[in-house]
Amino acid sequence: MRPSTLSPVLLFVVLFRLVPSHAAPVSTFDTDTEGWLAAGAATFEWRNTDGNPPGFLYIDNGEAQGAILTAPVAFRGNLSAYNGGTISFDGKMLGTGGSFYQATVDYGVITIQGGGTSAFLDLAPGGATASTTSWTTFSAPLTAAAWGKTDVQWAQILASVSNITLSVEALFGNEIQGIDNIRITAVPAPATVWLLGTALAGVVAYRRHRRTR
Ligand SMILES: [Ca+2]
Ligand SMILES: [Ca+2]
Repeated sequence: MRPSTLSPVLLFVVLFRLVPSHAAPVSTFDTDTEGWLAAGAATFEWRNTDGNPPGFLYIDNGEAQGAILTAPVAFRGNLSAYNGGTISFDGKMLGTGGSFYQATVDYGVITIQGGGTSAFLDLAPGGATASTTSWTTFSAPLTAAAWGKTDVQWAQILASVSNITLSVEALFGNEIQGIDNIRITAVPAPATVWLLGTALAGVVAYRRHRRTR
């Protein structure tokens, strides 16, 4: 393609595609459960007696099934802009009246459904769980490789996320889990700045080319 056929409009479209189209999905539970739901929980409620900072999800799990949280609509839809970013949550084990539990879907397993398929990843692998004395941050990259998917499968999932769940089942028995700061963040800033800089350099080069033609 000759440089003169490049349109500044096209370059700006490329530039803006690199910037997330809406605020990054995040729940800090400052005042309520922010639309999160729980299955397998005997008690599931918002509390401000703890948190990082205060305001968190209090989950006293039932014993018949694993306790699973389901994300609200803010965490669904087209999340393509977050490819290469991260997903994370903070946890604290508030009640430890049970024995160690490790399974395919145990504490920290996040499932992302979308595009007619799904991917899951354990953010707390090897039976790990949260500290009982402080808030622990669990994080994973939002990449095809980390979630065991091909680039095409991963793109399909992120393009139309229909559901995200988080398992908070760490013990057999009377456990109580605290969850705070569930968030999805975009590509780390240096990479974004580099990409934006490249796009801007393209615009400048195009304008120079037009001027000297
Ligand atoms: Ca909080
Ligand atoms: Ca785990």
